[in-house]
Amino acid sequence: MKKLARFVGFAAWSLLMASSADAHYGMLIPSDSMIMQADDRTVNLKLSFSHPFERIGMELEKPKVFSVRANGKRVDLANMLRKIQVMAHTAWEADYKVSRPGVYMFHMEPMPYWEPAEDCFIVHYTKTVVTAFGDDEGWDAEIGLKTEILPLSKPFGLYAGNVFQGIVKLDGKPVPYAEVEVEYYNKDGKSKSPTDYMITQTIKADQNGVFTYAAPCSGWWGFAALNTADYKLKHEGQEKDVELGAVIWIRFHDWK
Ligand SMILES: [Cu+2]
Repeated sequence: MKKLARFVGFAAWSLLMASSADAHYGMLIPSDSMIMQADDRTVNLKLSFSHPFERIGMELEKPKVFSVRANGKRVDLANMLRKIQVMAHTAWEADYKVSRPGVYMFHMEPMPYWEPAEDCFIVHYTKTVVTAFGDDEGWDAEIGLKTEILPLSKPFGLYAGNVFQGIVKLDGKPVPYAEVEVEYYNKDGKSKSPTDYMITQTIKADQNGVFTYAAPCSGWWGFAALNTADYKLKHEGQEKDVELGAVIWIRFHDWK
């Protein structure tokens, strides 16, 4: 009997873990992160809320904010969004025409997502950086999001195996020992992790909020720094915690 109780406990725990051990990410993936003279000048951006390694989609309501910061200006792009499907769930896309050299910081703020498995709301402030026509001035600038990863390595043009470093910020201040989850976008589904522990890797920032990660292979990697908001939101009349994620998507490249 005791054994059975323990088994039932384990089964319930397994079910819970199955839905939460693997991390979900706000995703913002551009068709190109370094636009050269000869390239197509229209960048396609896909916005979703997904489990990138396992390729399990979640619903992404139309984001509250989708904009780009470039050449000293922030431009609202929300009206460009078209509804699509990513990993069989509601997602969004936009085609953005890059006409001038510069560093383009695309970002979205989703609507709060209620996650019953974690008994909290999730808001992932998600960004990615695209550079165009040889200009890379200002790649380290802050957009000024509620929570944000500030890159210490240029957030484009990294080789597979390079380290990526960033500072985790919340309300404009570094977050000492912030937890950062790292996951590979397994776009073609060909990558397999040796164990479930390795779908999402977790690292911590140092006392200055700086974290370091070396990507083992080329492709898109998501970094999500997670903190609990200093406010609550109501779900069915009850106050619930809000998980704030600062997410950045970085592409690592192979040698030719
Ligand atoms: Cu999920």
